[in-house]
Amino acid sequence: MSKKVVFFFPSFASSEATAPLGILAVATPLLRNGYSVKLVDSTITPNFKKRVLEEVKDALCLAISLVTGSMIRETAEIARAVKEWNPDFPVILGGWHPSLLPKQTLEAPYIDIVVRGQGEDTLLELVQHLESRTPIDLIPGIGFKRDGKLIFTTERPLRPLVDMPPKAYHLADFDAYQRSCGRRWAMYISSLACPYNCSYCTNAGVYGRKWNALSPEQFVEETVDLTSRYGLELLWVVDDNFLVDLDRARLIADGLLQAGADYRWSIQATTNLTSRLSVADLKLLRRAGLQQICHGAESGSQKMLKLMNKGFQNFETIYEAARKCLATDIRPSFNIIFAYPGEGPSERRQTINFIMDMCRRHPGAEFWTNIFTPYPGAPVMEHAEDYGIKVPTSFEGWADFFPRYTVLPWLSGSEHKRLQVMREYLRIAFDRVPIAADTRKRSTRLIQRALSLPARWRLDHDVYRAPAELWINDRLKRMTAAFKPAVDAKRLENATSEATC
Ligand code: B12
Ligand code: SF4
Repeated sequence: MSKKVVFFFPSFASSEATAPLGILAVATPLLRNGYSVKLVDSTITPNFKKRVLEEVKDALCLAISLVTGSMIRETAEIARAVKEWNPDFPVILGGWHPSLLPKQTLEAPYIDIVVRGQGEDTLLELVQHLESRTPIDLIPGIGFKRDGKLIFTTERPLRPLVDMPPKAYHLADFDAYQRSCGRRWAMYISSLACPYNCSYCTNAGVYGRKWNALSPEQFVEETVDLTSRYGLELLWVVDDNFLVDLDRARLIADGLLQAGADYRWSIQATTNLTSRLSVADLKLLRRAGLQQICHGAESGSQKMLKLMNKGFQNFETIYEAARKCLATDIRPSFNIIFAYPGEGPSERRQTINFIMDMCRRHPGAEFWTNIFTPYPGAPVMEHAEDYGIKVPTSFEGWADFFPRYTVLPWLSGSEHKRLQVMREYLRIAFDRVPIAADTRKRSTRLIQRALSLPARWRLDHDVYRAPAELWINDRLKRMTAAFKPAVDAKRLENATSEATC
């Protein structure tokens, strides 16, 4: 009987490629128990469908990790192809989307098993049962099909992060990710859950609200080893709210300095917590390599913050977070959600004014904007019908849910187009620093800087007709787009990774 598990990671429409942490997490228990693992990441694998079909031939099952949205497209494509090859070959789905909508996901004819929530223990038990061909009915945290019926087992209780095995980073082809995004970086997670419950956020539905974290010692030891072992220049610490325990943050900084760590790192935190840090604390974190703090500002309207259940945040904390970060050379980033239910033209205007004011008063603060996208499991989804949102009734119906393009009952047609133009102007009005390497030529940068002036004027005056600057910017981007290798030679080798932890 085979002892091989094939993982597939569908592309997530971003140039910021790196190893999928969810898969690295669930792979370790398999490797420790003598299974071999093959990871096919569509972002760095040419002919990924062919590759998966080759790999599954001598494997036990195919396991796919995905979040809601465009990743569903490649998931369906691959799962269908595998089922065409062998209708009895087990296809397992894990990650956020199947965790939040297990029943609807399992209804797709090409999916056999869904794993809900944390997958480390569940996948191992599942694979062991598939290998021994024994019934899977008593494995907590799964859903499966039998005789056309959908069967769901009991919930698996959440385990604190500190009890989880280390992630199998050695499965990641960092060379290929670097070729794709121009930077050698990885994600790292040091705490789970968030004490808050913003109404658009899905976190509480999967991880609850009980924040738990790794010790500062473990953080320092693991990240120093990880970055030096794989030559990583940057770690994105993907914790939902890194700063819940401020003492832990200080001890991490102290520990990194003592260990002589020389990588840069970014975190996500709420503005009330960043603003609670002193400038001395932030200076310490900066010396320890912290380069960016990402916050969910979400709106420039107090009314909207209330509707989003963000009572823990006010504009004083947002401005204070920006001021303190910039005083210590840490880049403050803010996300914005446009068109949340209840947002009308005046609230949208308030948000634009807020962004303009912040970027002028605090040059270096950056904003990333999205359109509200109703995700399954978020508290706001309980009111979806009242808002007239057409909730997809099938797995593949969620494939178009993407915050860059979302069309809503109250935001469609010309209004949707206008908001998109406005978002484009925001993008060129003030600089932002993505994870992917900046490959623009000096001349492109100079022209873009010149374009930022009329863009700011337009945003100040709410004028978006005849958007010539966007047209020029688009041409520029096309003319100067950096060459990206479509084919990764390493991935063309017929090698399987059989490492053990
Ligand atoms: C890193 C990240 C990203 C990265 C992904 C990079 C990459 N290479 O993977 C990027 C920046 C691309 C990204 C993009 C987006 N993201 Co995101 N992202 C995250 C974040 C912060 C961390 C994910 C992570 O790695 N966690 C650590 C790992 C260890 O945990 P995990 O993923 O939960 O995995 C566990 C289980 O889910 C399960 N599991 C996972 N995979 C599998 C597979 C199998 C087979 C099994 C059995 C189990 C299993 O076991 C794992 C271990 O316990 C989460 C928030 C969070 N707290 O997790 C949001 C999150 C996943 N993202 C989210 C969203 C909404 C987005 C975007 C739409 C945002 C946007 N504005 O564009 C895009 C969508 C991309 C797309 N086109 O589909 C939502 C997902 C909601 C949903 N319903 O799916 C989250 C939950 C944020 C939130 N609170 O709303 N994201
Ligand atoms: S603060 Fe962030 S992670 Fe926490 S509930 Fe709100 S959106 Fe979710």
